[in-house]
Amino acid sequence: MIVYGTSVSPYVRKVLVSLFEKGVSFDHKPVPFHADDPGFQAASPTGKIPALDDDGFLLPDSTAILNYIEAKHPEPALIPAEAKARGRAVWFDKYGDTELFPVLIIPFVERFLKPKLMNKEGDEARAQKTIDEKFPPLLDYLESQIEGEYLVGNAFSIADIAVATNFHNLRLAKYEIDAGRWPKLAAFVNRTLERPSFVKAIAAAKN
Ligand SMILES: N[C@@H](CCC(=O)N[C@@H](CS)C(=O)NCC(=O)O)C(=O)O
Repeated sequence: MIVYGTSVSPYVRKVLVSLFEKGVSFDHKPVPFHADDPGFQAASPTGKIPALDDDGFLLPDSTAILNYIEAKHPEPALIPAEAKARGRAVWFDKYGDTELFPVLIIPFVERFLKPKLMNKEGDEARAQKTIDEKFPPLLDYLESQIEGEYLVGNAFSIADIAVATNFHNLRLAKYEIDAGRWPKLAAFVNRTLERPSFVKAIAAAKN
């Protein structure tokens, strides 16, 4: 099984975390998006990362890949079976991908991606304005949803993966959640990013 995509990407990180949680071995090709790699281009019709090649079975998109991995390697379950838990887990996966990512990625782009990886000047005013104006409703909502150790029920799931992955990029952007204002979220992010699966997925970016 080959996973394409640098784990600097929050979406690629979702796939790596899932595979590490399940103990599935794989090869990692940490290509950037729109890479000039024929194997990657065949697996990713949009040029986006991640994409998967499992013995010739090609699949793009982190959510599609997580569902595929879950069906093929059901243990430990990362997608709950119980109806309400399943619904919430799918919701948080989508929320992470489509609501958190577009906003939380902006400080990362302006403070890390442009200056450190693209040799371009970042727009600090854009980063700070996003943090001040766009972050609070998102973080307030997440704070309201955390009751126990995990976002859904009493087990680690794709919900935790899809939400927490976005916050690692914020650490690279030197943004830490204000634990006074969002205490449950700050603790949730810390303990989730400390899981061995996240630690290994994050380290994979330095390969
Ligand atoms: N829905 C896709 C989104 C993947 C995605 O947007 N990845 C970014 C990198 S973080 C990318 O490849 N961007 C290139 C582009 O948008 O053309 C998924 O869940 O995998």
